[in-house]
Amino acid sequence: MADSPLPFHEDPAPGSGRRPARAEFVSDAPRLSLNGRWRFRLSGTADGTGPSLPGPDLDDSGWDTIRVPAHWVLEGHDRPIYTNTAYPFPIDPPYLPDENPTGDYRLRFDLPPGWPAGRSVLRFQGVDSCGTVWLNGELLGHSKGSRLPFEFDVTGLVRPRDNQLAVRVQRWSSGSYLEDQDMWWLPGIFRDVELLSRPEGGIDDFTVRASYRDGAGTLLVTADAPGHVEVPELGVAAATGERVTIPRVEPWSAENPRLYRGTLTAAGETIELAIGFRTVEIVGGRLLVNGAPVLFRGVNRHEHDPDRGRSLDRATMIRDIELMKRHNVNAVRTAHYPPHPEFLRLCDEYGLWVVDECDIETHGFIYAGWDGNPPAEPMWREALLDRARRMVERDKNHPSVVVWSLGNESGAGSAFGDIEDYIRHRDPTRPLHYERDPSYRHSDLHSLMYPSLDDLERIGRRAEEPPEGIEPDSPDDVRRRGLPFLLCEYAHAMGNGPGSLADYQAILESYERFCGAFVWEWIDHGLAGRDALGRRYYRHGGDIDHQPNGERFCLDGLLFPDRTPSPGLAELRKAIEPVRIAVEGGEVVVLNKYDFLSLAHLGFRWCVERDGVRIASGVLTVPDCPARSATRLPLPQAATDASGGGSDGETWLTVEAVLAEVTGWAPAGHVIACGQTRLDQPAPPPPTPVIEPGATPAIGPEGGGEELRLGPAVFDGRTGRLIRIGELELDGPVFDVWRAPTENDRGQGPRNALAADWEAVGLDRFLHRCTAVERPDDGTIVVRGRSGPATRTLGFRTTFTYRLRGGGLHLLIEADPVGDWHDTAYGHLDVNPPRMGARFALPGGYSEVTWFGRGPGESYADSRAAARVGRHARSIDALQTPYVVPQENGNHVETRWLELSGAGLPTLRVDGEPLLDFTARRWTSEALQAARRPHDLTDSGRVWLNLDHGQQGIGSASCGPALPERYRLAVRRYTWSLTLTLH
Ligand code: IPT
Repeated sequence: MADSPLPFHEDPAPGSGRRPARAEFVSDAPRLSLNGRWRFRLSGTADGTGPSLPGPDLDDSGWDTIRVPAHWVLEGHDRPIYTNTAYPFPIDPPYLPDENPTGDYRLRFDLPPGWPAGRSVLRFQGVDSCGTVWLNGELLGHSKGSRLPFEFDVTGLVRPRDNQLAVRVQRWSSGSYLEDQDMWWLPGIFRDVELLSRPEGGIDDFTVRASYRDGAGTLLVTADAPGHVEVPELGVAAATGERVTIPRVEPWSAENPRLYRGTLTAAGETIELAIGFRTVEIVGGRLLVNGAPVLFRGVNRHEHDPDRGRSLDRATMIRDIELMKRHNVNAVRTAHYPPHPEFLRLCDEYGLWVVDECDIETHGFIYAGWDGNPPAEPMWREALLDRARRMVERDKNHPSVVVWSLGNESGAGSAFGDIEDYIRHRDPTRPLHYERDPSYRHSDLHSLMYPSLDDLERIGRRAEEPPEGIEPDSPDDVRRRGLPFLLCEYAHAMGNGPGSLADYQAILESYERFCGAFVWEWIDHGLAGRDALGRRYYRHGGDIDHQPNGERFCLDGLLFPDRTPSPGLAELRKAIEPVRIAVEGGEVVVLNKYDFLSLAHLGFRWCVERDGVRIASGVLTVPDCPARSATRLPLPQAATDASGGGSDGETWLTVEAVLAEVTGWAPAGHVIACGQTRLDQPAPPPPTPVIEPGATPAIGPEGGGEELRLGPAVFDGRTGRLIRIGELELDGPVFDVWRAPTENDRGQGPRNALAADWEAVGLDRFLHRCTAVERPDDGTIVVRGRSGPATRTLGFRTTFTYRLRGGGLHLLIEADPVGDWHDTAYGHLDVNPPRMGARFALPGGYSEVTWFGRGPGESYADSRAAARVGRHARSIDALQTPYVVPQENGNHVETRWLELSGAGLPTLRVDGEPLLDFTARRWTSEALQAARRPHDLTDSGRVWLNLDHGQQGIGSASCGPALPERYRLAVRRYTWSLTLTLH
């Protein structure tokens, strides 16, 4: 077979018969949507149902019907596949295996009455992975490039009645070699299909250049046919090709997306224009828009819906944008392909900076040592260029698109030089981004993924090490150092996390070189499924029987698959808030971190709370202040007054900046930023009781196991565990170093696979031995113990000392490491415990928790900016965060006190001294770890309450740097104390 011409789906050529790429636009010319139910049949090989597909005589009445647009694997045919970086076929370019599921589609349609007689164009907005199209038995042509449109001229072929459209779609094509993005492989006609009437002599393609400088705008619309431009609001009436200068315009920015609506009229057609005046340039190593530096507070957005895959409706696109805007996100990288064109229209309108990324990724060549990587092979040149061309031509008129990205994770190769040349020639108005070529020759921005905080700081100082293969002080090295830096991926949001968002933001805001950063990623790619009991859950790669398998790695978003914001998104919103509110030297300092907006669109309100109870509140009049500057004002007198009084409890001032008026994406009063400050002097913590180690009578465990009493508290004399306080039955505390590992605890690479190390040394299976229960005659009960795993010497020696204090039971916990923590059996592991805690089992009737501390959302050492200090209340059930794959969640750092209540049970109050971490759940950490899905977690009949010194941070090591040392729990002595009281 080697020498016969390749079948289309294997031919590296991008297409045939297609019209030239052109701008996407909305006009008043007739348009017929061909979306709907089509006939469909899936076959096992690229031949599909055979040569009869396009013919009018084929009897397709026995075929299934399918929704268009949709992915057939989500409509009951075959299955979705998730491989992460691996190609699901042999690396044998450009060939594909014979096993190649192929969908044949047929649609019969009539033209609506009055359809003009002139030119008609058939447009496909997206077909994965390729399409061969026939109309009325005639072959129109082929196309590859799944996330890009293609068109055929069907003038003279389309008729008033009884048109027969046929499309053959191979799941795998040569194009698949260029589409190895980390996402589900989802074949099918998944974006709109439409027939467009194209007026005779009308405009097919046009370019809008709307630039801005010093208050003035320049508008130039060029087109492939003469036309007339009108922008009534600006009094513009000009011919195409005529440059118009408007002395005063408002510029477009993501913060203030000022669009001027206009029209472009040509023969037989009026096209809508949405013009945004803005100029993007790189000056002095900084990215400027409209002359001002910008900072993208961005996310990487895949198109994803748990039921529809990448076939999104407009309402879902708007939902994404609203959620982004409400969470202070101002930028999107369209990872890793051009989105549905409607999304960009919405970005123009709502205001988001867009890095528009080309549909190119060849990541799987990593498994071939990058040998034969398409960008470096002439055979693929045209296919790659075709993708860039179709992106740029389609999207060139969107003000929101400020950077072109040449693709993702595709190594280096000369094709990127060709793409660069093409784009520079066609659109010199936007900078280019490409991250993977260490020379950065085809990029106007330096860029990396997942650097550590230290590395990012070095980049900020332009003091980074050159990438591998680049000589220090070589021309490439020097040029790169002079470029602005765009962090295209960071903060891998897989499972619980990411941590350190505020740390990254602090660095990003400290160096002029940075133009922004994009969290990986916006949404978990979970696909809806039903378990045996009919309950809905979200599937990841591992839920599909297929190899190779990327397992859970597609669940790494800030939104759960159903678009519920995760705690990570709340944290991001706080970390990137565009206004910083602080109290310094008795004054409120408001720092405006917007790049363009003043504070005029915001209102400010304050409140003072004592021990979490509001005692005063009011409105703060903040003088307006321009972008990137600060203003100071005195503390409101009423706040100062309210902070006196010297009673118990902490007094906190909270100031919020809120939207003064409703916007297109949030109501008036929506909180944009918040600052908190403590007004009273923190009282010194009560002295830790000193325990004299002297000789004391031991009464257990040798002592026989009878019960011991200390006031209302009753202890098991053998284990030393607390079994009752008054009428409350409980069991604990058990010394606890374990947490159900998070995805970030199971990171990649030897330094990041913490959970594997913990499990190797047995931190998940501590056994406990009570060594003594003592009753010295100082009114205390002292329980001594040793905890550690089987087979090893490492562990902790613990001392729990109880005394009656202020009507409650005071507990001091001391934990000292023992044994060999630098384990040699597994090759010198240096492990840190993920938790330093004490676990209690309580009656299952407890249902509510009220606490004073950070909340209401979960918080961890490196992810607590979003959690405010205050009094919070939640049911125990609502304290659980339903990560798609169960893992540690629901912790609360810096808790001063908490109260548990439940019907028929005494209220249990716990006071930290001064602070505790707590979690409360109806299952153990072990059950949490064992569960594969949220449904697996069932009520154990008890409430498991952890009252901890703390947990280690969360980090983002599932794909990223190791957790910084300062967020780990060192192997050292720990002490903490608390008081239990019943009401
Ligand atoms: C990076 C990819 O660009 C992105 O698509 C995603 O796979 C992410 O990783 C992890 O979820 S590439 C990686 C090698 C850093």
